[in-house]
Amino acid sequence: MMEARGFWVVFCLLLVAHSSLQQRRKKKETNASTNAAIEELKKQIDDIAQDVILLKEKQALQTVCLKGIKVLGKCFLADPVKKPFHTASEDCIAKGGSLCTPLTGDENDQLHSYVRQSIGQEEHIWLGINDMVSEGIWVDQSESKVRFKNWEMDITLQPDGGRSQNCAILSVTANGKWFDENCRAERASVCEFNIV
Ligand SMILES: [Ca+2]
Repeated sequence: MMEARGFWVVFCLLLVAHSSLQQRRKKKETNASTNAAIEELKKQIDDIAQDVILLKEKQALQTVCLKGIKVLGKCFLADPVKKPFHTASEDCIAKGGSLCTPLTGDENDQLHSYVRQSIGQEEHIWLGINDMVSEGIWVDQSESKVRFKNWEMDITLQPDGGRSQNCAILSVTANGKWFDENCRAERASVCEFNIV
């Protein structure tokens, strides 16, 4: 009789232990899936935050584009104030852009007509290129060799200033052709902004 009761007590204890173990396992599983859901939410929030940053950048660019003009992959914004090359370059960088550097004849034409309309018929603007480091080797603002060039060569055979002219301008009067120029000269400028 006592043995049977003992058996039942042990059986019930085992039953209780088993079910509490199962509950604990279930809880663990629930915890794991909650953690996964939180991680997923965190990831989604990060993605949304990234999207917001991109949208803000695009909006800022569009504001620039609305003030200036948009060409393939970038916007140009003119600054009619005449200043030396380095000042013009730093001002563009401060605005999040760089001095304009047309990469194709088409882009050069669009820049030329934009400058003619926005700054004036007889203007010259700084280009974002120079040959300061080695004479005759023209590089852009990221120090890469310039591939597209539009030097005036019909009349004066540019660039012809040697070591005294290590910067360059686009001339509206000369139909968008380029001339080398003393970097300390004061010229108008155009910043370019890449569209992501
Ligand atoms: Ca030079």
